[in-house]
Amino acid sequence: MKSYFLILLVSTFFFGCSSSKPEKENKTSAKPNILLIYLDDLGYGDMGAYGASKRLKTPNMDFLAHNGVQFTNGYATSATCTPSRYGLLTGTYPWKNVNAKILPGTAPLIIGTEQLTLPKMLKAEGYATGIVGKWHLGLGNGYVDWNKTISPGPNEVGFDESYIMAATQDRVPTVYIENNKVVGLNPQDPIQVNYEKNFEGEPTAISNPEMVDMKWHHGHNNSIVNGIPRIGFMKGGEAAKWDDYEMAEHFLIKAKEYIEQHKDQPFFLYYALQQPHVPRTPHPRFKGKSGMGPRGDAIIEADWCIGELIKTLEKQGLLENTLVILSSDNGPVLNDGYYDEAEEKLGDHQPAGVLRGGKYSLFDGGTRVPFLTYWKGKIKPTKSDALVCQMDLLSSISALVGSNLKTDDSENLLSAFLGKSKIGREELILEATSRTAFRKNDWLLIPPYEGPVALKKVKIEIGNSDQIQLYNLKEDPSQQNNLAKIHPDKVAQMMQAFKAVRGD
Ligand code: NG6
Ligand code: CA
Repeated sequence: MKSYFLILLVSTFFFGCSSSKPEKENKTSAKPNILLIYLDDLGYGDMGAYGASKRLKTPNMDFLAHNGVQFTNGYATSATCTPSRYGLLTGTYPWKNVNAKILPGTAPLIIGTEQLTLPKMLKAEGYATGIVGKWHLGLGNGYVDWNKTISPGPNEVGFDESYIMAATQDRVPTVYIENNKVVGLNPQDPIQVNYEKNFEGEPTAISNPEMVDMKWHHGHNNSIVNGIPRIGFMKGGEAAKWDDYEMAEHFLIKAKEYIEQHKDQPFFLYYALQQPHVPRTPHPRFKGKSGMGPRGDAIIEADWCIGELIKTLEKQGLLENTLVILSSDNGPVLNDGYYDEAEEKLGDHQPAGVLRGGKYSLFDGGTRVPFLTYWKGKIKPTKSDALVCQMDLLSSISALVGSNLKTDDSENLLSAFLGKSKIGREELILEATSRTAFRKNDWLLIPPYEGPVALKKVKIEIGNSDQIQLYNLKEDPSQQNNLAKIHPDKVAQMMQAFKAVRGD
């Protein structure tokens, strides 16, 4: 009973006294809308507000950063997509789930249908919940017939509505899926998908290189769709195949529609953009805008999409009642498997900013990402060095909307997310391709790992070393000085705390 009154008190405090209107009225409701904007492979340095090259203009993201809380120590849970999305939506460390690894398009759903998720928590509070964009958390229970109802998926773990791509833009099936069904499928032309072997007579980048418009560099030499060779084999479904160059706008339209359709009730929209992940296919009107090739142009396109979506909120009169959160699933990569000039045209731009490593890396470039919250009239502009992780959104948003649901790993950092406090979490385990590192306050410890120091094809140092590594991230954000030998006591303390959290 007591806590119920406290929640009432807190919500009156946060939302002023305007709640005399009925709750249904979304513009003044005590339950703010939540718009979660999630980019794919956007690095710590890939946004103007985070120090991107002047050539990479991101005015819309910068606006949110400059008028909200811009986190400088904001982390994804992981250095790749699937585990980060798992952490974001379940509020649970992905290394606790052995299946939370980069998934093929045919992988089963890795979130348990009984598991608590961010959209489930919000649904229980009366929210409409929707996802538009990249899913990459698996679909079905093992075998999926793409021509029938595809379930379980997002709709079974908390989203009332979903409009998704199954895995990644470079993986088959290259079709949109709306509420468990492939969009625009012609039943006369069924879809088949296989990640092990090709379908007889179907062209691949190896058998028919003349059909390829975007050359593959490593991987990505299976089925060809729209001149782009993919990971995995696919046959049929011709009418349902997406247009890569229209994808950004396609998802944007769906996201806008979602907001327009739900303007009269509290909603949670998870808008998971595909940019700037490979294959980078910005619409031709963004071609050449960055001078950095398709990667830069795709970031500029993503920024435009974000601006359009914010305008939609404004037009609907919802901006003052919407908490906007923006982040990325992992750090940056230049050549992730296609020749697209990302390296050649980079110039002075540093996609990971001052950070070492990038996607796939246990160094901070892998997991420390742009992270910001914006709420017109409610959040005062500030930069925050509080240590926050995407996994914390579940318990924090739960506190915001008056729910008592939370998970053990997700900390309630609502004050930090609203810019009212600069205190974040004390400890955080970071994960990269099944290896883990430990951050405690300003210190980062990476235990010894066997394996290559760098991934040669993507040219990223991934953090492996036969030595224990200890860095002071405040003094040495670029992780150049391994202090393990100078501070053996610190190493011992950190190792103990790390093991305690890991439960080893
Ligand atoms: C890798 C792919 C890479 C990308 C990544 C997933 C190869 C050689 N590389 O295996 O291109 O698709 O998986 O990226 O196939 S993520 O952002 O979704 O985690
Ligand atoms: Ca990613």
